[in-house]
Amino acid sequence: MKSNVRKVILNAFREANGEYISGEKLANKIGCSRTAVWKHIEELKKEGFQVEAVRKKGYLLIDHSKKLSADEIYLGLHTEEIGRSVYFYETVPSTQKLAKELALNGANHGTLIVADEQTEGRGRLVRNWYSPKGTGLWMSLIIRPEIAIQQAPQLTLLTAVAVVEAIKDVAGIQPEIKWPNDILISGKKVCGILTELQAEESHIQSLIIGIGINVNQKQEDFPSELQTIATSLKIEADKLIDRTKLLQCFCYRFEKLLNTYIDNGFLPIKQLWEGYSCSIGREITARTLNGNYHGIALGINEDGVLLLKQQSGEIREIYSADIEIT
Ligand code: BTX
Repeated sequence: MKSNVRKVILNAFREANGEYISGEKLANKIGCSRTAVWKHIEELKKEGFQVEAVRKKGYLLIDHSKKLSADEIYLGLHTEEIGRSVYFYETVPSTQKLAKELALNGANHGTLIVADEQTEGRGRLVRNWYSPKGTGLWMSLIIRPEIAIQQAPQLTLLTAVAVVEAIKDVAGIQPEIKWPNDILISGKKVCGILTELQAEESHIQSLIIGIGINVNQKQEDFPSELQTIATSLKIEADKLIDRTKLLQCFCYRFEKLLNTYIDNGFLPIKQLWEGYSCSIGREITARTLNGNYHGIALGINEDGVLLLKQQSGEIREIYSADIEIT
């Protein structure tokens, strides 16, 4: 089936919002005969969609396959740009790597690369990111904001807010953010964010935002080194979470926040971020490449840089670090 026909049908089901849609209506939308509609529906069924056909009523999409797929993602997306162009893979080394190549080749703002499994998922500083099959959301988003290079960290913080809000909406639990890029529930990491940029002189060409969310893993699914530091939404909410819904919700939240950021600057995002943060006002140790610093986390400044009040009273700006709350 041609991809534009598939999109027309899936859009029609989305507009029907759980109601039957007649064969005639679908035929008009596609511009084909009712027999051809029937053939298209049969092809969708072969792909795993569950469509019920009832005489005189028409067709009903009764269940979305719980598998991730580009079509499933498209079907419930309520955004203008974010995720509108989506690449889905069963297995890849790293969505981040693919996204960088696509960005260099001119991929649109909002392009999303999603994989069911990553074999070489990466964290910051060439660390590994454990990304097993069928249980998490492993994705990289390409955006092309008109901002200066030094503002790029703000987008990591904006992404963290979008992830928190999407998790709140879909799983009904509120995670906390540990500066700059960890999303925690019960003190354990449920999501990591990795922001990388492609720039020419002082101009950002693209930001590649990698997001890894542990969704439906059981505690015993994590390797031993992650047992005490990692958790999943299923473990915390005690129910299976629909990954597609979570992804769509993230796209929606991200787009709304990005529009706010573009229209009103970083301040409203900073306020939201501080509301979700678990490090502000706490005693922390910041482990940086230049050494460790200890003190009270005062907050973040306008660029998203962490302000640490040391015992001497000196306020140090922390640009990049791992934070330990003491
Ligand atoms: P990070 O450097 O802050 O965190 C990496 C550390 O987190 C690892 O050293 C390990 O201790 C721990 N860790 C590894 N896997 C997991 C996991 N599944 N759950 C909890 N903790 C874990 C964080 O880096 C940024 C991660 C971004 C991942 C996304 S997934 C899509 C995209 N593609 C890709 O290769 N990376 C990004």
